[in-house]
Amino acid sequence: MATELKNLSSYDPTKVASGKGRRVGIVYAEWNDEITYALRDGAVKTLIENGVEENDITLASVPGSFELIFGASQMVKSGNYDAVIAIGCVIRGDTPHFDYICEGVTAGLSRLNVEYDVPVIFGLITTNNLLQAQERSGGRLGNKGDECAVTALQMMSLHFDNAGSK
Ligand code: RBF
Repeated sequence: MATELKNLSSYDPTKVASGKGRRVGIVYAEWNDEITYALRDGAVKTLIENGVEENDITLASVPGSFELIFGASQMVKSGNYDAVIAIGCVIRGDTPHFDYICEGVTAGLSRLNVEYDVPVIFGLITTNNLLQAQERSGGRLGNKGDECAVTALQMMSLHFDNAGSK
């Protein structure tokens, strides 16, 4: 998560693996769309800047963050992607739903990472208010979508054989 000391969009392009020939699925939630669309667009831009072809990026929307689990699962199981980025935004209100949704999405996406060989990148912004979400989706603290794209590029280049060497 972004802090005063970490801008989510700052990375050294010379240290990021090329995305040439990689296929990436991005599943994003429609809930809090002002935020999730900005995150999605940041991820797409950063992937393309690092060599991923626009035609090799597939976008799929789901109603809310809870549905990211099913959406990401479908993308992973299709075998069509080298990485899947899941993007959502949950803003704390006066309801325990915040915790239920955050915990559910975290557990669901974690499970996909353990069970399948396609990296699923956690692009769920969880904030106390809208301003904090805006700051992390293209505002003062950068764009977590950029960070997700860089993470996807790094994870797609991380394949080990059975002996454990790269
Ligand atoms: N989905 C989000 O992506 N972000 C939210 O902040 C959010 N808040 C919700 C609050 C309540 C009270 C409910 C019932 C749902 C919320 N959802 C939110 C939608 C949720 O992720 C999911 O789409 C629905 O619960 C249907 O499965």
